[in-house]
Amino acid sequence: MFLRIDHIGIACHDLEAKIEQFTTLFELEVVTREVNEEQGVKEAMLRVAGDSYIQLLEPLSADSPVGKFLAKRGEGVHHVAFGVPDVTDAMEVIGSRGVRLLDEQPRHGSMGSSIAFLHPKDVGGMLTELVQAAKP
Ligand code: MC0
Repeated sequence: MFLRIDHIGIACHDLEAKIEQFTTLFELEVVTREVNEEQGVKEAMLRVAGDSYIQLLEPLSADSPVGKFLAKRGEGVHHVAFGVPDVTDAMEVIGSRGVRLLDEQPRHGSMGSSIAFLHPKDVGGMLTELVQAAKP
């Protein structure tokens, strides 16, 4: 079902400061910077290898998912995203196995991807994202 770990999302208070830290510390390259209003984040994708990334996330507001996470838990790993061949198919299969889907239909994600989230309480406490990459 999964093709790869697409990215690990890390919540932070200051995106530019965190980019500076990660690029310096780990010699990672920033591939894209985007604002995703629907998800309430400003984010950057830093390539680790191939199609695997670290995604740094700064909330656009305190009442967004990442804003609430930061207030409750502080900076740290917010979610793990797995690449899938077809996000709608994956949602259907995983949903039929009793996992709550946080999205009724795929939404717009980083780099033109289609994404959907699974409830963390149904997946070992880990907010899980399914990612169908944009067609080349
Ligand atoms: C909340 N919980 C988490 C969690 N967020 N557990 C693990 N990882 C997280 N990130 C836990 C809480 O501690 C709580 O457990 C329970 O889940 C319910 O949380 P809540 O605080 O009552 O509820 P909310 O309102 O904070 O909602 C949490 C939920 C929400 C995960 C449902 O954040 C959501 O729908 N997230 C999906 C969208 C999202 O995160 N977008 C931002 C990334 P207890 O034990 O205290 O009851 S956008 C993105 O990443 C895009 C740009 C992309 O990748 O392309």
